[in-house]
Amino acid sequence: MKIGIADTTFARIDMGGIAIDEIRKHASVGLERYVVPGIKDLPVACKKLIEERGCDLVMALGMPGGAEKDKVCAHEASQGLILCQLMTNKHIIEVFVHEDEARNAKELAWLMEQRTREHAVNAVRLALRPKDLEKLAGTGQRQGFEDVGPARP
Ligand code: RDL
Ligand code: RDL
Ligand code: RDL
Repeated sequence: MKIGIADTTFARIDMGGIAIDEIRKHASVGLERYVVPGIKDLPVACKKLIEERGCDLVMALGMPGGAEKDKVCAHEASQGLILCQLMTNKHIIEVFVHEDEARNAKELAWLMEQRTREHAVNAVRLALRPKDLEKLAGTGQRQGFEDVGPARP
């Protein structure tokens, strides 16, 4: 089992390093990292991690900026990541933290780290422990900020 990590230099926190640190806590798997300038470069990085570097699942990590053009860019990147999943029949866990989800740099750093760590656990579950996800079905999980929880407790 090999997990790919694709991340960007645009992000304001080392999301790839954090993802690798978290995955190592939960599983003994091969890891391949591929760093690109920005989120629109992630789809092909993921495709190469899957097709050329033998990854079974990839995490795509990035930080869309707060401007309108960044949101368009994030939507385009997301479409590319979904297309790549359909082309390769492999999961890509998209970990995007929009810069304007946080009120300041300190909260942004916290959110980026927290969402990355929680989705790294999701990546391990998808790759190795799908039954763990089944147990969490319909429980209102979120990554980063607090879980919302089930509507019928
Ligand atoms: O291929 C080079 C760049 O076009 C690519 O890296 C883009 O993803 C860079 N980029 C933008 O051009 C932009 O307008 C990024 C953002 N916004 C953004 O919000 N977040 C990024 N990249 O990671
Ligand atoms: O690949 C991991 C996640 O990116 C993926 O599971 C997304 O579908 C999660 N997600 C969002 O990132 C988001 O901004 C969801 C929502 N919004 C949403 O409204 N409902 C979801 N997922 O089920
Ligand atoms: O309702 C508040 C948030 O859940 C909502 O704004 C989400 O869309 C935030 N969000 C993203 O914007 C995103 O790109 C989330 C994810 N990805 C994600 O992977 N997991 C989340 N929220 O819980």
